[in-house]
Parts: sequence; C-alpha cells; structure tokens
Amino acid sequence: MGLKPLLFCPPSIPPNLPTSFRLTEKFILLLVFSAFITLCFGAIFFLPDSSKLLSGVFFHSSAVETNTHTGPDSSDAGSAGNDDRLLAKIKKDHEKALLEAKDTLQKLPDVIQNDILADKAKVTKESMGKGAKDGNNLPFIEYHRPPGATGLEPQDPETRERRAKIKEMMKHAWDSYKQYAWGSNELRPVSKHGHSSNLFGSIKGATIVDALDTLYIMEMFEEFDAATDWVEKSLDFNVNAEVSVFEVNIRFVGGLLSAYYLSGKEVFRRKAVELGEKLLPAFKTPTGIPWALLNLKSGIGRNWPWASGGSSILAEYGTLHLEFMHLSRLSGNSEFAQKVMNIRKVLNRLEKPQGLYPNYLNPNSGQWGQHHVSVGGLGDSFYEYLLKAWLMSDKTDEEGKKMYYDALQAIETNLMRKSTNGLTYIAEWKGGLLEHKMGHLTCFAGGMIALGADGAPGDKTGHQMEQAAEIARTCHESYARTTLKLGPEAFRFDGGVEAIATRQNEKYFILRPEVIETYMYMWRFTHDPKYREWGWEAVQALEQHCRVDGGYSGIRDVYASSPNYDDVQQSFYLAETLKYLYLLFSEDDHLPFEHWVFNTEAHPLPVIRKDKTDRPNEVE
Ligand code: DMJ
Repeated sequence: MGLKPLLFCPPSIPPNLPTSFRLTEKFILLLVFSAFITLCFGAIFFLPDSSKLLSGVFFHSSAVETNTHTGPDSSDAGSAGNDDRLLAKIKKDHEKALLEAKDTLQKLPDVIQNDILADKAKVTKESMGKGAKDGNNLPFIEYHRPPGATGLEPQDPETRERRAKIKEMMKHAWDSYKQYAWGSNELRPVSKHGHSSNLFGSIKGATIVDALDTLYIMEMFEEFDAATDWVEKSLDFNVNAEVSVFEVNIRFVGGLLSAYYLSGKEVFRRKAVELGEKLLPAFKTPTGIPWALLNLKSGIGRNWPWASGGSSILAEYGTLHLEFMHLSRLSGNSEFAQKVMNIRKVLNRLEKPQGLYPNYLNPNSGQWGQHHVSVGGLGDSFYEYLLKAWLMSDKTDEEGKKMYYDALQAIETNLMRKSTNGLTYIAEWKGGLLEHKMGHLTCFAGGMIALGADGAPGDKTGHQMEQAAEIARTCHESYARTTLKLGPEAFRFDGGVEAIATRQNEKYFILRPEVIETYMYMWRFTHDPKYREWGWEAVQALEQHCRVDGGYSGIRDVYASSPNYDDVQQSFYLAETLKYLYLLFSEDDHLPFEHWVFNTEAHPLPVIRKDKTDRPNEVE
C-alpha cells in the first residue's frame, strides 16, 4: 500500500491587504520586543527578593517577623496591638531575668557550683537515655581522670634504677616494633618484620592498642601520641574477617577503654564503642552465650571446631564482663551490660558438678560439654572476672562476689593439692580425675586469690593470703628449676617430678605475664621484698635470653642450654609483662587498687563508684 504526497495549499488573501511588514517596520518591532524581554529579565535578577515582597501581599506574616525588620507601622491598628503585647512580654522577661540574676548573686559560690553540676548532669542523663547507636553518636561525658594514672619516682634508689630499667626494656620493645612492624599486629624480632595471628582477622595494630596504656603510665608521651595518631587514622574495624571475640575484647576493647580513662581522649571512647557494637552479633544464639568466633562484617558466628560438641569456652564468654559494663557506661547503651548479665543467668540455672564450672558450654542447648575444669587455659579469666566485677562495681555486685567465692571454695576442695615436698599447685579436673599439671597461665591465680582475700567470707582472709603466697612460691620454683630461669608453659607434679615440664611441647616460654602478675599483687599486699627479688630475677633472664637486636622473642625450650627463638614478640609482653614489672617497682599509689581494676590483659579500668550514680559521667 502507497502514501499520498502532502501538498501545501496557501489560503486565499484579499488583494488590497499587505501580506508582510516592510524591513524598517520589522526592525522597530524587534527593538520594542527585545526591550520588553530585557525589562522582564532585569526584574527577575536585580529587583529585591520577590517572595518577601509577595509574602506581604499574599501571606499573613507574624507581628514578630514584621517588627524585626522595620519596626511598628503606625498605620496598622492590628499590628500596633501585637506590638504592645510583645513589648509587655519582653519587659516581663527582663524583669524575671533580673530577679534570677539577683537571686544567683546572693547564693554562695558552692551553691552556684552545685546548680551548674545538677544542670549538666540533667543534660547528660537526657542524652544518655537516648543511647548511642554508633561510635560517632555518643552522649556527652565530662571526663575526670581517676587517681594514680602516673606515679611518683620510688624513694629507694635501687628500686628507682630497676624501674628505669623496665622502662628502657619497654622502649626497646616499642622502638623495635615501630621500626620493623609498624601497623602489623605483632613483631617478629629476629627476622625483623611484621606478624599476625588469625585471632584478629584482618584487624591491625594489636601491639599499638595493647601498648597504649603501658606507654602512658611509663610517661612515654611522645610514643603515646604516635600510637594515638595511628589509632585515629588507621585503626579500622570495617573488615570482612573472622575474629576471636575474646581476644579482640580483652586486647582491643580493653586497651582502648584504658587509653580513654587514662588520657581522656575521645577517640578511644569512640573506637571502643564502635568495636563493642561490632561484637554484639556474637550473642545471637538461642541462649545468649556468645560464639567464640565472629565475622565482623556478616555478623555470623561459630565456635572453635575443636571445642567439645560445638561448645563455647568458659574463659572466653566469661571474660567480657568488665569491658562490656564500661561500654554501657560510656555509650549510654545498656545492651552491652544486658548481654553479659544474661551469661550469669544461664550459668546460675545450671547444675555444677561438685560446684565446679566445666570449660565447655553449648550455646544452643545451654548444656555443659565435656566435664573438664581448669583454672588455667580455657577457664582462668572467668574466675578472675567474677571477682573483679564485684570490685569494679565498688563492691555492689553481690552476685559476682558470691559466684567467685563459691567457685574458689570448689577449686580449693577439688583441684588444689600439695606435692610431696610441700609445693601447692592447682591441678586440672577431667570428669572427676585429676591431671597433676599446672599451666603457666594458672599462675595468675596467686594474684587473684590475694586480691580477693580481703573480702573472703568467714575468717578466710589469712588462709587465702597463705594460699596465694604458696602459689607464688610454686610458680617461682617452676622458673628456678629451669636452665634459662624462665618458666615453662606447663609443669607437672607426677612421675617423680615437681614443678618441672616433662613433655617437649610444654617447655616453651612465650613472654607470658602470669607469674610476674602474681609477684606484683603479692608485693602490693605484703611488701615482702622477695617478690621484687623474684621479679628482678625474671628481668635478668629476659634480658639475657629473650632480648635480641630487634626486640624480645619467646623461646622454645627453657631447659636448653641456650635459647632457640620462636621469633614472636607477643603484644601481651608490652601490655602485661612489662606493665606488671614496672608496677612491681613502683609505689603503691600508681594505679592504686582502690581506684583501678586490671582486665585480664592488664588494662586498667576504673572502679565505678556507687555514690555517684546520680552523676553517671563521673569516674570517681
Ligand atoms: C593474655 O592474653 C591474657 O592474660 C589472657 O587472659 C590469657 N593469657 C594471655 C597472656 O598469657
């Protein structure tokens, strides 16, 4: 099918009318038209804001708005009425303000100060109530540094010198890390490069965060500032990686919290809360007992594949309490505290074999796994946190207190034994049978028992101090009986030996702190000089056998005639071992126990005072 062509047919025009303008007429018309357009555009661009002009015509404007611009318009009767009312109100307000000022001037300075504090507390309370939803939206907190963040020089010259030596050791460890592994989690001091264990996923800088508070208390402020700068610019938790909830909590959250409380720098509070929030999905289990491992991006958790029946580990889920209580306090978000209080609830509902807490608990069923009990690896810091939760709450957490002293009683009855030659040790319990072995990790218990002795029920204070002293002695023996004078990972009391490692895979020393930690507590409570002497023996051994050009290294066999390095400078060497040594040679008012509680990675956290509940933002 074809299309018809479109033809143009002009309409017929009468012959006497002009069909078009002449050129001059066209020109004049064009001029008039363009002048008109220019006028219109000029009006749009150069006249005052037309909306304001129009508002006077089309919209009713309030008296206040009118008066702020030009004052009263005498020709407008309604507006004049408004103005009178307004003037009267202003006058009244002025009179009220004058009366208040007069009132204030008559008050005593103390009363004025209290009024200001009450107003501040009110504002803080209101903002705390709203709760932070991320590390960037935190309530205002007025920072007060708790006492003893730094300490005075020791009186005694020898102690002063020894303390200075520990600071020099810290400098060597830190400078080496900075030179060879800056930003990595840990340092390989022999091969002189960075190292990372998979405990931290792809989070970086474990040594920096772990060392912050040690740098601060040793007054190494230049180094502290460099570390702070790194935290501000490079510490990143937005990683798609699986981390150990426990390790990240005790080292990173704990380290950041301490750095905040010591320095008052907001960046540490922000980072601690940000990381705490990233850990919360670990609690998404039927019982609320958290997973051991968590992918920080997906929030998916799981347990260690080797843990009995898919269980969570006592020392892992039981070592979140101190940090999470502080996270709630610093963020205004009560979820952190609820999560850890729920762990207690689950535990309290369970039947405990002989009053003991097995190391394995299934987070789905809420039932114990294998009946394996230990005050060393897998169990240790759970007991520590029960006691410290009570102390950190200014002794108001009665539940924590009861759980601690009951557990200690069960440990004493079922696990604590004396060797043939009189060395007290804490064995491991496997379904009712004892394994007569004590781990280096278990040696922290001397310090813990000493710390709790004062509050022991009945008249057990003296008894517990003796137990603590005996454990300190046994652990010292485990060092003294080696060739290199450093303690093995585990030592046994069977097969004719006492306090000696018999298995090759238990002979290593990885710069762990627990024995020195116990010396520090024992020194503070007894002032018996032997504890400083024992600490100094350890310093000499560390210098002789662990110090290398590029930092400090662990060693593979403490019974060998010379050290075989494992080439790792653990972050806890800076966080704990060197900090406890420094405090051992410091005066008691440096991080005093009545104001500070150490988390299990030796990060000091302030006691939350019960008499300041009305001023939640004050530490003391
Ligand atoms: C530290 O990370 C902590 O003390 C933890 O509780 C177990 N032990 C290591 C150091 O030995």
